[in-house]
Amino acid sequence: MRIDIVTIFPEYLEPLNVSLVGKARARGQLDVRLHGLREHTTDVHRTVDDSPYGGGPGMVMKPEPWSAALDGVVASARPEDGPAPTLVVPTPSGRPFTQELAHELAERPWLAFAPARYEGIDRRVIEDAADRMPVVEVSIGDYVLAGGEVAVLVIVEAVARLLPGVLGNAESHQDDSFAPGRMADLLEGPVYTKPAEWRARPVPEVLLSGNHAKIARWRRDQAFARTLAMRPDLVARWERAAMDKHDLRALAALGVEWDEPSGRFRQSADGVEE
Ligand code: JD2
Repeated sequence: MRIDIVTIFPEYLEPLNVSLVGKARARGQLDVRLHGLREHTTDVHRTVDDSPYGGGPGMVMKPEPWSAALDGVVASARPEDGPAPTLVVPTPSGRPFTQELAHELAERPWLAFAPARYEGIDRRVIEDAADRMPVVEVSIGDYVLAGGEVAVLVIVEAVARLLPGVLGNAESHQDDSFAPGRMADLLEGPVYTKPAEWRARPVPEVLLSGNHAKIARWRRDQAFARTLAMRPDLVARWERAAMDKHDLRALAALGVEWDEPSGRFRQSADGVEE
């Protein structure tokens, strides 16, 4: 996969040299190219922002440097890249970034990112880009950052680990909580390693038992309890067909029951309240 990133802070993207993404780049599985937005200005002050039409606080990123930078990226297409990248624009008003969207983006041969600063980019840049390439405005969560670079780091890492050959077998992602296909929307339970006792805290005995069926059952019970505690909103997404009779008994013990009228699992009236 090829990834182009246009930013006024290329140094903010240095973490892309490290760890999983850095290794994928070194192996040639990922071709990441950083572009300084200010290289596409024409005035002596290398201006990228101006005051907002209509008034209001803060500054808005000017269209001309962005169009010049994005035109340059598109013009650099090689046959294997396809005609144009999918442009990802981080913004607090974007489509929520989810594992499903990470899988969608991982299918594309070429992504370009336009992380903004200030109050964002002049709207016409997004509209103009959308005439020539797919554009996805994405939000990584319901909080406000000072700019889009951190969102790019998040999205690139989530996408890169889905690319063929980037994760080793030992760290395969087919069991991920939110992976499509498997039972989605179940959080991971706790994990342990040696020593078997540490600061008077023993590892749960079942994990040392060697009884793999019992271990699998315990882990699933822990996952149910964890999901109920941390993300009760996910319970409504659990599928009846994904549960066997042991699951139903474990869920009943947590106060979760199948509700036939709604066709959903729900916390029963006598269940544990928040
Ligand atoms: C950004 C800002 C608009 C106020 C460019 C914030 C984001 N989940 C997320 N939270 N915040 C962002 C994000 C992304 C890009 C920019 N700002 C600051 N913009 C209104 C403040 C400027 C994502 N993705």
